[in-house]
This record gives sequence, structure tokens and C-alpha cells, in this order.
Amino acid sequence: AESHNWILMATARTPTNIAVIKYWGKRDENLILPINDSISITLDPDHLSATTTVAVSPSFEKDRMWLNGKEIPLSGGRYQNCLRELRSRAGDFEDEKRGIQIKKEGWNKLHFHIASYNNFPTAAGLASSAAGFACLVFSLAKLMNVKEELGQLSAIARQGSGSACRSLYGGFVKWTMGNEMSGRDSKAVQLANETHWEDLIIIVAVVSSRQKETSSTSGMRESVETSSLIQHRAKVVVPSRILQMEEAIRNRNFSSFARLTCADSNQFHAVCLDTSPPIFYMNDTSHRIINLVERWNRHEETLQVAYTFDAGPNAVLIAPNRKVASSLLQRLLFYFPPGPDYELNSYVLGDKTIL
Ligand code: 2P0
Repeated sequence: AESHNWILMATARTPTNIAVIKYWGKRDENLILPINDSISITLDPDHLSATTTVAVSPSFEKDRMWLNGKEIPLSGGRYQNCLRELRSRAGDFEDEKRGIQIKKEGWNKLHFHIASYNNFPTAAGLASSAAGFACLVFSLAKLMNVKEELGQLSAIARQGSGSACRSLYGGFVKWTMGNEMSGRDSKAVQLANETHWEDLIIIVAVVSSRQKETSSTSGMRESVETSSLIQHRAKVVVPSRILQMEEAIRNRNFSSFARLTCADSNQFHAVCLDTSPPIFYMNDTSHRIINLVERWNRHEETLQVAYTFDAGPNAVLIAPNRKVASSLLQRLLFYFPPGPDYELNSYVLGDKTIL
């Protein structure tokens, strides 16, 4: 008789990524196909990452998932879409010693238990779906013996959450929007690996740990439906910025990199304001941080620091080296002293620890 006692597991860890040319707007909601290319930096896994263990056993009766120890529903179509793609690419598995044999088709009948942990507070409003889905897809692919190149896995992770496709590579990553109906060519490509520009330091200033009011998914849907600026952005502005950003990264040109990063963050938030009803992701503290950086940049010969804000008020600040990063931290601590007056009293360091 076939034993039902066995269990197989796989574990992966995936960092989150920060977009410097933003993704905002879909042309296909179900497949998650974007209206423009985007470029991001994948962080060091020590600071902001997801760790996911997936397990399979004939004794599991349904798929279940726990996030930071708490069970969450898996009813969403996005998880099912990813699972369907992975199952159709699953390979045979055999462990003679333990008497386990799973044929390609056998995966269709098996269920998974998934446990995922973020090494940062989920409530901090820092992108967790990107790292989460990238890690889920990668660990399931490993478990199910899926033999696909990383680019194809990124196209699967994309169907979980758009920004997740960029987290499968380290370093600088571009998500090419693609033009096939199937979405096969809407995937991530690595522009440069994590050793290409090692001096960069990323600081996340946690402005508010409250959950955002408008989710990215519904926010970008409303922007596509109501903003006229978003069309101009997707068709005219982003294509040229993508080329300039690729060149800035290739040449490690910080001034150009910072100029493009700040401009693109500001245009993304302008699109949010151009949405009806308008979406406000940044707050007064976010605006004060922008002012601090802009005044500092204007005062110097070359740009010192880049800022970028996603669908929330937290600032992501990028410095060209440790010296500038430590000066930035001093300024932040001076203008936003830790205490009850500001929520801004927590600084998460990406990449390398400084001070
Ligand atoms: C980005 N953001 O490029 C942009 C910038 C937020 C602002 O990707 O609907 O969670 O799951 O595809 O990926 C957030 O959107 O949205 C996002 P879905 P996602 O990082």
C-alpha cells in the first residue's frame, strides 16, 4: 500500500524591490500586464525580505497558508493563477530511499501548506506582496521540479503581483511590459547584478506604519480609468526615461540616476492626484522629507541624495556612498528627532549597515 506519511519541503528567501521608474497601470487586470516598463533595485535580503517554506504531503487535504504565523485565506484568483502555471510545468520527482514517486500529472492531486515570514513589520506599509509572491513562486517551482529559466518564473510571479516579477533577480532589474496577448514576454530582465554599483546605500524612513487606505491594485485601476496624465506618462515620458535610466545605471552616473528617480516618483504621485477621486499617498512628513533633500541637492554641485515614494508615505532615500548616507541620517535625526512628535523615528537600512 502507498504510504501517506511522507512530506517534502522547499524553502526560499527573496528580498523586496524598490522601483526607481514606477509601474502604475495595467492593460490586462487578470494577467497583470502593465502599461509601461519599470526599473527597480532589489534590496539586500538581510533587511527587507520574505522567507517561505512550502510543503507537500498526500495527507494534506487542501491548500493552506500562514503569513507571520497567522493563517490567511488562499481563495484569491492570483494564487490559483500562479499555481496553475507552475503545475503545468511541474516535473517528475523520485526519492527511491523514501519510496516517494510523483509523476508530472501527480502534482494536480496534491495540496500545499505554505508558511511565509517577513523580516520586517508587514504593517509598516513597505511592499510585502512583491517579496511574498516572488518567494512563493520560487519555492513552489523548486519543490515541484519546474525546469524553467528565471525569466519565465518571473512571468509567473507577475500574475501574483506585478512588482513581484522584479524580485526574482538581484541588482538592477527591468520589467519589460511586452506585447504578446499571453503575457509570456511581460517579464523581468536583469540590467546589472548586485555587485555593479556596490557603493549605493538605501535608507527607508518609516513615516507611518499605518496600512495605506487605497490599495495599489484599486488605485492604479482608478488612475487608468480617470487620469489623462497617465496616458502621456506611459506613452511619452516613461519610454524615454527608461533609456536614460539604463544609461545612468550602466555608467554609475549618480546625478542622472537621482534626477530621474525623483522626477519619476513625483510624476507617479502627480498621476495619483490626477485620478478622480484623487489619491493621496504622501503626507506632510513625506513632503518635508522631499523639501529637505531638494534644498540639500540645490545647495551642492552634484545631486547628493535621491528620494522615491511608493503607494504610502514612507520615504526611500538613496545615497551614493557611506559618507553621504551618514550625513543624510544626521539630517533626518536633526529635523525629525525620535520622540512622540513625529511618527518618523525608525530608519531601516537597506544594502549595507552604516554608522
Ligand atoms: C512599483 N508600485 O513599481 C509601483 C510603484 C507602487 C508604486 O508595484 O496589482 O502591489 O499586485 O500588480 O505590484 C505596487 O503594485 O500591484 C507597485 P498589483 P503591486 O513598485
